[in-house]
Amino acid sequence: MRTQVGIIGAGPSGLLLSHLLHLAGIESIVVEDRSRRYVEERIRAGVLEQQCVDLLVESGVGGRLLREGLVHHGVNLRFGGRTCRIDFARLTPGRAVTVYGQHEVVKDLIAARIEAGGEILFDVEDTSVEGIATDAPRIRFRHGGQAQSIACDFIAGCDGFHGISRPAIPHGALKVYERVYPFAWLGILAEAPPCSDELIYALHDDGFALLSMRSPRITRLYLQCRPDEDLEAWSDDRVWAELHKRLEDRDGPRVNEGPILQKGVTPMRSFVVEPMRHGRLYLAGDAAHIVPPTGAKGMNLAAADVRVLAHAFAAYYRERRTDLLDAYSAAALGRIWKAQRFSWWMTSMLHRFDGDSAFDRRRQLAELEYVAGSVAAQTSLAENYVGLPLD
Ligand code: FAS
Ligand code: PHB
Repeated sequence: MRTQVGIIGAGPSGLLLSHLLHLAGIESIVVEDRSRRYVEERIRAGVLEQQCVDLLVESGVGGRLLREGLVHHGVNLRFGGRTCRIDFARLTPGRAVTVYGQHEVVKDLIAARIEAGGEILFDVEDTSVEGIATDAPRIRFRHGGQAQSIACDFIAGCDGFHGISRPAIPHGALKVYERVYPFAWLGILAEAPPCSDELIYALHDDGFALLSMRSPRITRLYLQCRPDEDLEAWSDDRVWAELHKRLEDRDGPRVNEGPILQKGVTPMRSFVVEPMRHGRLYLAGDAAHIVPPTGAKGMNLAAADVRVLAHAFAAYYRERRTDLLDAYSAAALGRIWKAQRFSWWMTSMLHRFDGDSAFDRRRQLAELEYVAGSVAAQTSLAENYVGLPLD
C-alpha cells in the first residue's frame, strides 16, 4: 500500500489528523491496534476547550457535539467546607468549555472518515516504522494474519504514551522532561444524575475528588488514590463513602449514587519530549506529551497539535513548503508547556502529597483562599481552563 501520510493510532490525534488532511485533499491511512468497538467505548477525557469545539464544528464533525454536548460557563473549587465558583462568563466573556466524552468525539471522527471513504485499519498487530530518516518512510504491521506495509511520504505517530512511534526515534535524539506524581485517580462512571450542573474540584484532608459528568443521567467521578492502588480493595460502597466525604458541602446536595458502569485507575504524570519530530516521523498528542488530567488538557492538546501539523502538511503538498513542517515542534511546544504549567499548578493545589509538612498544607490552603478571593487569580485559572487563545 502507499499513501501520503501514514498515521499510527485511531485516538483523537490520529483520527482528527486524518480528517483534517482529507479536507485539505491529502491522503492518509490510519493503522490502529485495537478494535473499532474498543476505541469507541474507551472512556477517557470529558472536557473540550473552546478551540477544540470550534475546530470540530468548523471541520464539519461537530453536529452531535453541538446537540448533545453540555456547555459549562463555570467550574467550582471546593475546600475547607466552602465552594468557590470560577465564572467564565464574567472572567473570560464569550468562552466556555463543553462536556462531551472523548469516546463520543472518536465515534464522530470514525463515522466521518468512513463516510468520506477514509482508510482505518483496526486490529493491526506488530506495528513498526522504518526509514524515518529517509524521504521514503514505511509502516509495517500484520493485519488479518498477513504481513503488510504502507509506503508513505510522512508518518504521524499518534499512538499515545505507550505506542511504538516515540521509541522508534534513536536514543539521544530526544530530550525527555518528566515528573511522576505520588498518586493516581480512581475514576468511576455511574448511572446517576450529576448532583451539580458544573464540575466540582475538591480538596479534602483525605485527598482530592472531582465530580464531572457525561450527560444529565451519567456522572463521572474521580478520587485521589495511591499510584499502585488495587481496584479490588475499592468496593462500590467504599468508593461512594469516600466520594461523599471528600465532596461534602454543608449547603449543597449530596453526590447521587447509582450503578457503577466503569471503574479504573489513571496514573498521573507530566511528560514532554522535544523535538516532536525526527526526520519524516512527526509525533502528536499523548505520543509526545502527557499532562495530569487535573487541568482537563490531554485531549485538547492533542487537537491543538494536530491543527498545527495538518496546516503544515497542507502547505507542503500545496506549495512544497517545508518551513511549517520544520516549525511544527516549536509551534506545538509553546502551547504544550503552558498547559503543562497549568496542569501541574492545578494538581499541586488540589492534591494531598504524602510527607507534606504542616507548613505545606497551610500554604496550599492559602493558595486556594487566594484564588477564592482574587479576581486576578480566578481570571488566570479561567483563561487557562477554557483554553488559551491559539497562537
Ligand atoms: P490515545 O492514547 O487516545 O490514542 C492512541 C491510539 O493509538 C490508541 O487508540 C491506541 O490503541 C493506538 N495505538 C497504540 N499503540 C499502537 C500501535 N503500536 N499500533 C497501532 N495503534 C496503536 N485527559 C483528560 O483531559 N481527562 C481525563 O480524564 C483523561 N483520562 C485519561 C485516562 C486514561 C486511562 C488515559 C490513558 C488518558 C486519559 N486522558 C485524559 C488523556 C487522554 O484523553 C489523552 O490526552 C488523549 O487520549 C490523547 O489522544 P491521542 O494522542 O490520540 O492518544
Ligand atoms: C472528565 O470528565 O473525565 C474530566 C473532567 C475534568 C478533568 C478531568 C477529567 O480535569
